[in-house]
Formats: sequence, C-alpha cells, structure tokens
Amino acid sequence: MTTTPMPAFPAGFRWGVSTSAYQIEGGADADGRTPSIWDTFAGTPGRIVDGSSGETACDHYHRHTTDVALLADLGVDAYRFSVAWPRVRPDGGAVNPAGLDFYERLVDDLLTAGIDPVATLFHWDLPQSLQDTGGWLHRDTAERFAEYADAVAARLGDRVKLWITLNEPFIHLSLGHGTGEHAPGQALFLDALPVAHHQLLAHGLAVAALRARGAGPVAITNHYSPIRPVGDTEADRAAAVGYHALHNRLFTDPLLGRGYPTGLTTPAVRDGDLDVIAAPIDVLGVNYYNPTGIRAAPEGSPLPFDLVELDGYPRTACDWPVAPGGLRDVLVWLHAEYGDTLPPVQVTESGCAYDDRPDAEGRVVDTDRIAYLDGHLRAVHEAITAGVDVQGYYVWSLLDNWEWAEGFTKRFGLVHVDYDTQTRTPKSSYTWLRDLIAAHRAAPRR
Ligand code: IFM
Repeated sequence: MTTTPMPAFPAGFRWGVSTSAYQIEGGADADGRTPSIWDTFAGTPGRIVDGSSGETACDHYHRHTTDVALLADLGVDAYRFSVAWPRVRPDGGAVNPAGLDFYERLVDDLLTAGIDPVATLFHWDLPQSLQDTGGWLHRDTAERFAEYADAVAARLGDRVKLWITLNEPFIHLSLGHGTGEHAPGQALFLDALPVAHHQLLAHGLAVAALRARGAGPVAITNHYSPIRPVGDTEADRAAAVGYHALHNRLFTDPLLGRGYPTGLTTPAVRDGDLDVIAAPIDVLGVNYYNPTGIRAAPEGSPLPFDLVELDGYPRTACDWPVAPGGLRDVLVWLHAEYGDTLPPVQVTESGCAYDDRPDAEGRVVDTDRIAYLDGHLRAVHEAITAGVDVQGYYVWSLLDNWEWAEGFTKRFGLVHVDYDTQTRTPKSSYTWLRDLIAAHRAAPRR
C-alpha cells in the first residue's frame, strides 16, 4: 500500500456501504415472508459449499438497530440495502404490510441517524411462487416486479434517497440461469437470454412505476469487468470481444438507448419494449471486483468463450485477482463508450473477502482489506481526474454475511460477525474507513 496521502474527492462525493436482504436479514419466516428461490436452492443438497442457508444469516431483521448504530459510527453518507420481494408480496400477489413495516423502521432509523437510505428492489431473491410460474423466463414476472416496485414506493417513496431497480442482472442471468451455480439453478447457457430481456423490461416498468409515485432518483446497478484476452490467436481475440459484449454491454446498451448488441437479442423482445427499457435513469450503479481472462472456447463447449485465471495478481480468499486499475478501466470505458448518454455513476459495490479472524485480544486486523480499499479508491480518483462523473463509492459489505453458493465461508465485511453469538466486531478496515471519511468530510475538494 502506498504511503502517499489519499487524494481528496469532490465535494458531495457519497461514502457508503452495501448489503443485501437474503445475505444478512435472517428472519426467514418472520411477519409473513414466504420462501424465495434462494431458500429453495440452499435447501437442495450440494448447492452451497458448507450446506448453510440465509435462514438466520446476521439476524439483521432483529438487530437492525445495532447495525444502524454501526453505520452511524462509521460516518457514511448512504446505506445501500435491498428489499426482500418475498416479504412485501409474499406470493407475488397481495401486499404484506408487515413486510413493509420492517423497511419503514429501517429507513426511519437511517434518516434519524443522518444516513441516506438507498434501496435496491431486486437482489436475486425472487419469490419461489413466481419461479413456480416460470420466473424470469416468463414475461409476466416483469409486470409483477413493477407492481412490487409500486407497493414499496407507495410506502417509502418520500424517504428513500436513491432507488436501484436491479442488482447485477448479468450475474443473476449467468450464474442463476446460464451455468446454474446460483438460484434458481438453471443451466441454459445462451438459451437463458430471455432472462436478460425480462429483467430489463422489469427495470423499465419499475422506473415508470417509481416515477408515477414521485419516487427518485432512480438507478440500476450492473456488474462490470474489464476483459483481458488470454492467448493471441484471432479466435482468442474474437472470444474476448464476444464475452465483453455479454458481460459489459448486454444490459448497458439497451438501458442507454442502443438496443441489444449484435447477436444478443432474443425473440422475447416485443414492439415497444426497447423504449420502456431505455427510460432515462438518474444514476448508473457500477459494481466491480476483478478483471476477467478470456480465450477461445475449447471444442464442444456450450459457450463461445472460455474463462481463464489471470496470472500475476495478488488474490482474495475467493481467489479473485486484486486489480484496482480494472475499476479505473471500466469507469473510463463507460465514459468513452457511452459519452453524453452515460448518467452520473456511483460505485455501488467494491470489496473483498479475506480469512479474517479475531486475534488473542479479540481484534480483527484486516490489513489486506485496507490495502484493497485504498487501491480501489485511488482508482476511482484517477477516473474522476480523467473526466468520469463518479459521485460515490460503497464498500461491499458492512457485515460479514452469507455469500450465496459459498455460504458462510467468505468474509467480505468491515465488521466481523460471529455467527454463533451474532457478536459484531468492527475490523481495522472499519476504523480506517471511518477516519478517511471524517478527513474527507473536513476537507472535500477535487
Ligand atoms: O455478495 C455479492 C453481492 O451479493 C453481489 N455482488 C458481489 C458480492 C460478492 O460476491
């Protein structure tokens, strides 16, 4: 880690942290919640490495007051959480007021603490009842999503400070429906493309529903990864271009009015859909973790590319390469590629898992995470200096939490969680970030 002082960020830059409902809430049966596709998937033997589920997770549903106090101490401007669709419309149908009550308590407590609530409406926990009628392969799911967005906005539209329709629709498409590593566990490869379209349609319909309630500003959060071709054949380069279109452009092109990239459209698209999808948004959320190595597909592969490990980088506990320059690269690429059509950007997730444990004194010293965050914040600053309008940075995540198919084996938090006792212990990265935010609040400038 460099000893050069962190450059100052522009006045108004948003400091935040992110979480998601199924990863932290627990309270799986509380107040009328019904199962989501992740309850079903986690209950299927062999799907989650440690056999766990999010049934209890960090018990945030019953401990949100403690967690809001942690946020207040950290000094963040904004807290990005997600609303669980199966709490609000448990069967995809009638609204459950008790489910909304929880988010109302959370939002009001955040506002009292001076923290802006940032609500994501879909972070992968589709009600199982909607999966049973076809899930995202079925167009009606998009309509149900808009009704759900309307119900949340009717209750919280006056208090949420930024609405994010979907989290990482590409990851939900690729891992959930392309390879089956995530819920709902479908391995459809490129036949999964209708899932992309129906998620985008859901986004567009939800933007309209939110605007109709006077709720805003409105955003969507995409996952981005700079693609590094591995190998120097024409086929390797073509595979990298193709994968870049799938990972980075499939969702962004239609959102910003360009329609689908060549070869990535689907017969699911109907007249007028692209206009709905291209409804103006106020912010683009960017989630970044690592670059991706791509080479030509081996003979007989169901996909036209092959994902390969990139050598020469330090690695996190997920074995992901640590490459802060990749964050600068995706931000600069977005700016160069989409020009004036690109709305202001916020980095809505950036973070890393390490094998963090309390030492003999009970402290959790996570020096690697501090170096990771320091490097990625400098990369954001480089992008701002290069002319990209980046208005915020949210660390993934506030708490150690349930990391999907990795269960409890990967710790991403600024705060350590003992899952047996639910004890929260702020790590040294929490203190580092708190001091950084305080210093920048005292002296913001470019
Ligand atoms: O934990 C996830 C989160 O739910 C979505 N973005 C990536 C994180 C780390 O894998």
